Amino acid sequence: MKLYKTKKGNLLSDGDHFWLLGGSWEELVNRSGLHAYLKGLSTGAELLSPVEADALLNSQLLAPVGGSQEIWAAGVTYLRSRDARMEESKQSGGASFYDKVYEAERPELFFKALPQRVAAHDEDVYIRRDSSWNVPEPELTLFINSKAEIQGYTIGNDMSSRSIEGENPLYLPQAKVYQRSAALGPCLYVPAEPISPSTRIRMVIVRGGQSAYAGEVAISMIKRKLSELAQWLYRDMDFPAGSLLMTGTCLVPGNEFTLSAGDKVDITIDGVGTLSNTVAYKPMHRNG
Ligand code: DO4
Ligand code: MG
Repeated sequence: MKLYKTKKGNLLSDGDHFWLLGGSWEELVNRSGLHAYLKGLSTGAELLSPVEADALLNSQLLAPVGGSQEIWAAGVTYLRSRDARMEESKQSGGASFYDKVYEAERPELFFKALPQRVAAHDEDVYIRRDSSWNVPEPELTLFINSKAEIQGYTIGNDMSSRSIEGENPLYLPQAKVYQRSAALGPCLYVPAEPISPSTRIRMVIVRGGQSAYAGEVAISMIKRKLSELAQWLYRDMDFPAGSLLMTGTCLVPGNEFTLSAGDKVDITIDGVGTLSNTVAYKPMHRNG
């Protein structure tokens, strides 16, 4: 494994795969053949000295999203998500919407975040004060260029209020979109080939030093193709600087579980890394 210092950012590579740790995200995403480009960039690039490498790995990593890139999310792409949603919306009579969208040709896609509302690796994610039932959603996240081509992957946490969404599906934007309701990181992973369906996603939630939830699943359980989700997102919509798309959750803790401030959420995706965040309430009278 080598850590390169390039004019576009810092690059970790084993020669075949690249892990971008901060850099000119917008410029990078907006090209075809990102893997080949990074290979060229690393050829002859200077290596970070041990001191620089140590400083980088101990610094606050930036979320892999550029200032004008939107973050979108797909929903009900796994059976587990469909079933959990049908259960939570039984009282409101909204259950059949989830059943229908799971089977429909058109996927559920919703706007999730602007870059300034995103938590990076090691930063706090927030739960809403007006929500009584909160969960993290660990999601493989696609890095898509302006031509709807998937160029890389990162880890996403689609923090969600189950009480707000369960009360009425029309409240979905409030259940999903608020300060630090999205986390992305710790890097942008760029393999030569599309990510393997056998790739596993794991989530561990630690409360007071004890495991409060642990689960894992392979991304092959997804109902739709990743490229299909990207194509739907780009229908009749331009993303001149590219975009990020969370692809839905398959891990939903049981109905008795809700997040508490202080919980630590670790999401690991094989090959990509681990995204760690601590749960908190947004400080009063402060932005960010
Ligand atoms: O329908 C609500 C959102 C679903 C979602 O976020 C998911 O399945 O991951
Ligand atoms: Mg989700």
